[in-house]
Amino acid sequence: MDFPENFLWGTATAAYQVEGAVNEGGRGASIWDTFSHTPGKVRHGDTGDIACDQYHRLEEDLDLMSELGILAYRFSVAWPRIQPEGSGSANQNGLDFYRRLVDGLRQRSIEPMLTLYHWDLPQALEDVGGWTNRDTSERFAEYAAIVHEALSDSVGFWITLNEPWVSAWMGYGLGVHAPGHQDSARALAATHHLLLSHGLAMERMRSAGDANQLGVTLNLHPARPSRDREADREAARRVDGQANRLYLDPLFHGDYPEDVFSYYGERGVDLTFVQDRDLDRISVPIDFLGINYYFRNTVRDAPEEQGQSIPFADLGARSVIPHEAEKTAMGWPVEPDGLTEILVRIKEDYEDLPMYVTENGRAVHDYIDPEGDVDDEERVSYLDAHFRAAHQAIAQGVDLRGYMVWSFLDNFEWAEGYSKRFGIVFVEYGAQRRVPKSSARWYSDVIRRNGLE
Ligand code: IFM
Repeated sequence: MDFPENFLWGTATAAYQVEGAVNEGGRGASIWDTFSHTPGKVRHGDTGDIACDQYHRLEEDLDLMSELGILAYRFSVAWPRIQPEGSGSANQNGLDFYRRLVDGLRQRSIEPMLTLYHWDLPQALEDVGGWTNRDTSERFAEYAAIVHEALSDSVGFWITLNEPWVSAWMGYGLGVHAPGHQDSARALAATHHLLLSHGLAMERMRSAGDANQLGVTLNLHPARPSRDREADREAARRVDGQANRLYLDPLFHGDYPEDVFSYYGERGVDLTFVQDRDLDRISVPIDFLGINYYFRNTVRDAPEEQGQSIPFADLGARSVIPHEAEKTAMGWPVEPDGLTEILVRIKEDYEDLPMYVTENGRAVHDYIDPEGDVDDEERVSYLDAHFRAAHQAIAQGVDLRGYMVWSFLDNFEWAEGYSKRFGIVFVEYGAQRRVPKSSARWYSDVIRRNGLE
């Protein structure tokens, strides 16, 4: 099973999840520093203070990537390393760190794919409303321009935002992520300002006139009813509206989905945050779409769940795990065909543009066995099935150009702390020892032959 020539096989991480060194190099505080240090917010009280210590172990990590034959590394820039207070001039120390990272990748012939925002908003901006404040979009564009000017000569792929649904709904709607608010109205305002920040940053970066590829990454989950009932079909449509169309429609069609806005409008949410020309700016053309795919939403109508802090409760809906599904260590169902479905849907319903899977992978209860190995056969079969699903989409005409496995290293899994392991490389946290798992060796082989047997 061959993949297209020059298919970009890579791995991904994000700054707060791997870097550590939160008080070094002039870095300011982010909402995740505050949140993780608030008792009860993260499992076991874990924080990203040390994480995988990649800040100090860059060379070792880059060498390991190179040994494994990885072709691309998707990483994120920590905004508070660049602008410790979220605005104003750049902290040169922060830029220097990413310059070392990017040069180190290039020296090893690994393509850098840079994400500007993977959830670590400077705390100073949250103190004045965070993503509910329109000004944060302007601040983001300013930050994007600084990073772009410093690194655009060496970075070919630029992703403005990672998973704006998660930033908005987990952070402002459900409160299980930083900054921890529980209010759908705030989540909607945050959604709009995140999308606007993407558009404004695109304008700034595009005006540089270079040949770099600019895009955005969405977490997309196809939605389907859990039972053959009208109420569940309706609930699935509401979930699809909030989880997928609320982001895809404005980005590609320059409009918010009517049904989603009326649903919240009828419930008294003030939607006046959308101003003239915002949607034109949000729908500015992108060069590629990044898709993070993990599972489908299998939805049942659940009016009784209104008011609870679980995804889609405000829609009177709930995403359930199908009985027959295999589950990952996160409890997520394994549903590779959902990846084919979402890739084909983008091409058919939105735009036939280049796409990259910018994240896909699974958590496993990994451990180092007495022989010193980490035998993660569940991850190998998961990736194998998802690569096949991606291949299936390519066979149906989708212009899929690359695949970033989540994740290169085990890391800080947000509210789950270090209890969940997603890496193809095991991290023994105390000693900061890296042990490539069986999946890393297997992936290396897939990359070498650019396909599967
Ligand atoms: O760890 C996260 C990542 O930061 C964003 N996408 C999903 C991953 C697994 O939960």
